[in-house]
Amino acid sequence: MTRLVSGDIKGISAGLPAYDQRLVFRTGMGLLGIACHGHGVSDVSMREQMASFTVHVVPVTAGQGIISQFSATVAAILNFLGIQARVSPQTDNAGIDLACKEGVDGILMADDHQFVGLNLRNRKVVGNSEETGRVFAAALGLMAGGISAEEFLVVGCGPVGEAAAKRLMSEGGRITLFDIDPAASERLHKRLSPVGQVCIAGSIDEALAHHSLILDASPAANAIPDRLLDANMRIAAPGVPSGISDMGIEYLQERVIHDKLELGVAGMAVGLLIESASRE
Ligand code: 2YC
Repeated sequence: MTRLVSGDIKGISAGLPAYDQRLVFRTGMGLLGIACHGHGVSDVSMREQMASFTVHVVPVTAGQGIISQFSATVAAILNFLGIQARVSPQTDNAGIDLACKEGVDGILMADDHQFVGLNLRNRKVVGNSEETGRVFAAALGLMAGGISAEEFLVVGCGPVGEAAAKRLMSEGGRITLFDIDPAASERLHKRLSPVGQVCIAGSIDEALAHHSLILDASPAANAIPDRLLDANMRIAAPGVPSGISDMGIEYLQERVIHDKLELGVAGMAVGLLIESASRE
């Protein structure tokens, strides 16, 4: 799990309206629309649910402790989506206690290992890794103009890559996996094979030479070297740090989606409310 630093976070809250527009330009949908699409629900009913849903974001001091602006940024993303969210005035267990006492509907909180959302009404729990993989896969499908029967390359076979691969396969996508650790791609291949056709690429060079729809879930800078990029690729890159360089992101322009919190938090928010929203 890559740990964000406050430099990764500082421009997110103020940048939400512009980022939302960039997503519309790339996929036809904004932050809420893509997250709802990832969950197969209509954003109209979701927006209604969100308006009456209260959330405390509880800072967690465990481990390496609080990241400046992390909780405030998570709350800003939730408010942008239409949820009534605030940063709890308490941290850790005191924050959980206060949320329950105040009758808050949900809690989001992250230690160094897991970033989770809890629905205090129906006990639903969502994880940032799973939701990030799901929603970035949905975004890639939208950029590709559809998923069914398309070939996708998933780089990085951890929890985010696994969730992304599952979402793409659930819509009929054909998956090739790559991880710098062959044991990791083998393990994921074994888990996914019962679900559908999955291949493993021998090298990133070979994989990128044969794929133009790429989900980069690797937590490694330059996992996708600039020299292997080409103009007809479409890349969704949830990995932190991005596997594509700043220059690569500039070169790909509207054919790449990368963020460090926004889409994953949006997926968590929709995931928490899902029971109560109608299917798409
Ligand atoms: O401020 C706080 O409450 C800290 N305990 C938050 C620590 C978050 C650590 N996790 C991460 O930085 C990454 C993010 C990309 C989201 C999931 N893990």
